[in-house]
Amino acid sequence: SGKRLRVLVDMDGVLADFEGGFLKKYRARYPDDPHIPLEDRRGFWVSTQYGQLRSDLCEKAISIWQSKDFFIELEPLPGGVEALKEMAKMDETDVFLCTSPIKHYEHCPYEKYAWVEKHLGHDFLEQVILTRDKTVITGDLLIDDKPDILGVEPEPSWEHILFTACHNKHLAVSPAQRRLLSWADDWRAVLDSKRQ
Ligand code: BVP
Repeated sequence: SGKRLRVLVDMDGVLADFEGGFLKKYRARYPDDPHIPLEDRRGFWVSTQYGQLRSDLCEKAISIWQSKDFFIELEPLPGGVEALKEMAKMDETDVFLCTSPIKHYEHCPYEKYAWVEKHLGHDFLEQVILTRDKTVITGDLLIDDKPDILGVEPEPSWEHILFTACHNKHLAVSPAQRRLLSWADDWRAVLDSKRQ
C-alpha cells in the first residue's frame, strides 16, 4: 500500500442537477420564451447557448442561477450522494468536493455549503473546497463534467475524469481522457487504477 488517494469531486453536474434545476426554473419564470431541451444542450455554458438562441436569453438564463434558493434546491443526481458517502469511508482515501462558485456571491457560496450539509451531512463540510481555479488544488483525480479545466497551473496534479452530462455526451474526447458515464458506472475501478 502506498500513499493515500485524494479524490476531488465537482458539485454542479456531478452531484447536483444544475441542468435540470436550471431548465425547470427557467421555464417557470419565462414561460413565453423559448428554451433548450436537455437533449439539445451543447457546450458547458448554458448562458452561451441561450444567448445564441436569442441574444436577450443570455441574461435571462443568468438570472436563474443568481436567484436565491437556486443552488440549495438542486436535486442530487442519481447515486452521487451514496457514492460520495461510500468513497469517504474507504481506507486510504480522502474525498474533497471541489466546486466553483459564481461571482454573484449573495447566495451561491452559502447555498453550496447548505446543500452539502443537507445531503451529505454536517461532517462533510470539512471536505468543501470553493475555488475558481481547480488547477491549483492538488489531488490524484478530479471527477468533473466540464471538458476543459484550465487555470494558472499548466500541469495540474490530478487526472481529470470527465463525468458525462447532457452538454458533453456528444463530445469526442481525446483517447487519453477517461469518462465516468454516471454514478452507476465503475467509479471504484477508476479509484483503484490510481492506487499504488
Ligand atoms: O457555479 C457553477 C454555475 C456556473 O459556473 C459554475 C460551474 O462550476 P463547476 O461545475 O465548474 O465547479 N455556471 C455559470 C454559467 C454562466 C455564467 Br455567465 C453557466 O452557463 N453555467 C454554469 O454552470
